[in-house]
Amino acid sequence: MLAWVAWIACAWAADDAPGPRRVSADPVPITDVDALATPIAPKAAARGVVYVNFDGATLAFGQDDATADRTILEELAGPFPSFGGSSQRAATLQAVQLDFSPYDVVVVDNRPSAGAYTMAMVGPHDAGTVLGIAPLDCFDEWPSNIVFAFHSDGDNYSASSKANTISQEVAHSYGLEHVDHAGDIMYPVSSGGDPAFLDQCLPIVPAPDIACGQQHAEHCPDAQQNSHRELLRRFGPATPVEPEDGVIAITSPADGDELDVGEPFEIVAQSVDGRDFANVVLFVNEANIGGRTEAPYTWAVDGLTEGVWQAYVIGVDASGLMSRSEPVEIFVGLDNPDRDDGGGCRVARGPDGGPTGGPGWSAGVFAVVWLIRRRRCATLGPT
Ligand SMILES: [Ca+2]
Ligand SMILES: [Ca+2]
Ligand SMILES: [Zn+2]
Repeated sequence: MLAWVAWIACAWAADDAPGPRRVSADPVPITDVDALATPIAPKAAARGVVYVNFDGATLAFGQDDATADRTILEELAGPFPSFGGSSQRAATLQAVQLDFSPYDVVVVDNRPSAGAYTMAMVGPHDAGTVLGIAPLDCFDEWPSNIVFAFHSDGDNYSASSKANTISQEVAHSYGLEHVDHAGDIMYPVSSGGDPAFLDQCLPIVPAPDIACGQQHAEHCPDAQQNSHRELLRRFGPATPVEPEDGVIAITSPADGDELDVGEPFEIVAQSVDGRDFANVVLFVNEANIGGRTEAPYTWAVDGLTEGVWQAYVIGVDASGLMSRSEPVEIFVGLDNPDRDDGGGCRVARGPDGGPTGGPGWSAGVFAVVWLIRRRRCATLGPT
């Protein structure tokens, strides 16, 4: 049950932007459900997912739900523009990732195919002097809010300033309010630099209009907020993403398959346990061939030169869990010595006598593989 929903409009007087920008709106309650009649217990730490949407979307008005492109902010319903060019996307995304890097929060710019996520719409919506708007969601009661940052490619704000708006709006969707310290991401007026979520109890502004006092009271005296501690409590510390085995596999070609030189074929990867992947990247002989952001995860190959090729995929699912497939070996223009197909004409042996497979090939892996040249087999005939 939601105790308080308010929205917060954020404005910034960034040093790197023209004209002064001031806070132009205070949190305004939209609904007040049973106003604090039932105390809310803090949630157990769980990984957060933030989807920074640079691509625009058409939003409906209704109960906030990023997964359904539905916003509770009626004035933001309708078409929302894309960020524009692509030159500042990566740097902006990276700066948002940096802001949330102490916490178990995954920040992506592809829409997760499953699970809850906060979506930050980033684009040149005209809102006067206001640079961002978000619902203020005390205790993060709503799992999939939509927040807004009115930045675009080439808009004179640095990547860290753009990110600061995005990160602040996202943090409002976790119940964080504005504080009176220019070094904190939650400061409502930018003073440039590269603020962070500070580990300090800081006065909430504008006092006394505080919506999420019960949440802030877990770490600070009345009317103060510790941004860092609140995020740490909600999400826990950042954890290294451990590869999880056996959830993705290359299903075609099969390990050990033999192909002709230059023969076109397809490499197909599939989820083993049915989960969707936000990104699946193919590696052939350790070279990154490219990613697929939705099923089917397939890559057309025009044909390979003679050699033994090794392919595997790395998949990242919606929650940020990474997994690596078992490698498959593809014998191109060569017989697979482990496959008994009646040929049996071994004429050369690796590594000295056979091809090594191409750039990035890890030496030694096939040191004991017997390599057979098909063409020579044909010439010699089976023995
Ligand atoms: Ca929320
Ligand atoms: Ca920052
Ligand atoms: Zn704000």
